[in-house]
Amino acid sequence: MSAAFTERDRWAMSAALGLARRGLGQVWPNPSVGCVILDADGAVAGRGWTQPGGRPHAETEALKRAGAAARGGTAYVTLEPCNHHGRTPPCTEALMAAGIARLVSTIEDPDPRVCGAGFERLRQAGVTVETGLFADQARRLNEGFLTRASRGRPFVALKTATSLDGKIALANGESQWITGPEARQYAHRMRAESDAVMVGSGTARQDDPSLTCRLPGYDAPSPVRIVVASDPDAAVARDANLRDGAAETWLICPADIQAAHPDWAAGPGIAETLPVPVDGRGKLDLAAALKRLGERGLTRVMVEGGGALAASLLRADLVDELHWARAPKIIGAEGLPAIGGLERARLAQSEGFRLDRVLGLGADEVAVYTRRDPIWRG
Ligand code: AOF
Ligand code: ZN
Repeated sequence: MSAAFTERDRWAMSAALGLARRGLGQVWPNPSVGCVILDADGAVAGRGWTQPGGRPHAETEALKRAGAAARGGTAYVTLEPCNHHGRTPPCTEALMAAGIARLVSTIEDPDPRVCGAGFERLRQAGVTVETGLFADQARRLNEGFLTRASRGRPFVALKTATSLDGKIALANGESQWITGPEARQYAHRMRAESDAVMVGSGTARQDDPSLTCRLPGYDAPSPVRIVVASDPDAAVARDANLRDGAAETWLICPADIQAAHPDWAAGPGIAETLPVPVDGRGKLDLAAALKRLGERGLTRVMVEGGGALAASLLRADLVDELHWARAPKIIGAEGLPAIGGLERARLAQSEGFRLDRVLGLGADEVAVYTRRDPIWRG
């Protein structure tokens, strides 16, 4: 339903998209939605976004603030309003009850309980419904929710920080710090917008990371911490920071080992153990692991290391976005490479990412690459 959108429509929807971004990382398994309500005269009457844990929905929040001013007004919502009875009545009914005259929205909600029915319900009630405004931006904002809906797994962003020649440490293991404070803050901001942060067990052992989100002024809960451990020797140390309770830690481990030694992954600070089958080569099946995470509700996973986990994800074509921070340092051939062996026989096999943007961050740069077939491109 392409409509002639006005400058005011574009402004209000941009604002709603900005509000929606606030919920990223906080609302799984739900999408993060933003809503702006203009009254009948076009003045802002209410704003809202999906609240931590996924409820209340954005529309409920905005309507609460708008009160009687919503009557005869326009609602700008960054995703189709829901039309199902969950713990609360559907947003369609709330919009109708408030007397909204016009709805401007972006794309359909792929949730089978909604899927166009939200728009239809409002139209039947006499609301003017116009969709498709900033659809690409809305898809991109919801890439986690959409990836889970269509691929059954969370959206995966791989972040690495290297020297100019792609190394993450000296041969002696020294790795702190290759990039400067600005690039590290960028990584913390990525954590804030992720439902979970994932590392391999080697990184968990060597770096003893906290993986929490530490940013000035940031006080929301940190993402779930996930360790991929392939054998009992790789278990998370009893005194590891990942067991400190500062955020939930989940362990992905091979189903057969878990069955044979049910307590190897136990101990304080591990909230969940997710057994996953091994593939034909005896390695953890990462596609199955991500499916498990999708079933568990995660929509956005950030991968922070190390090289072996990165290589396994790349080999299985499970990386949606690469965030590559590069410092103006040169380490040399004996340094530790960012990505483990990939056994490529032909250069053509190594294609697959497109440069999306480059940011200068202090002395460093971060280049963001998206996969060749991102979920948001049609
Ligand atoms: C909206 N506005 O802000 C969000 C929506 O379990 P429930 O009842 O919270 O419903 C979850 C579903 O609602 C979710 O799968 C998605 O379809 C929709 N999310 N809808 O109108 C919102 N977060
Ligand atoms: Zn809703």
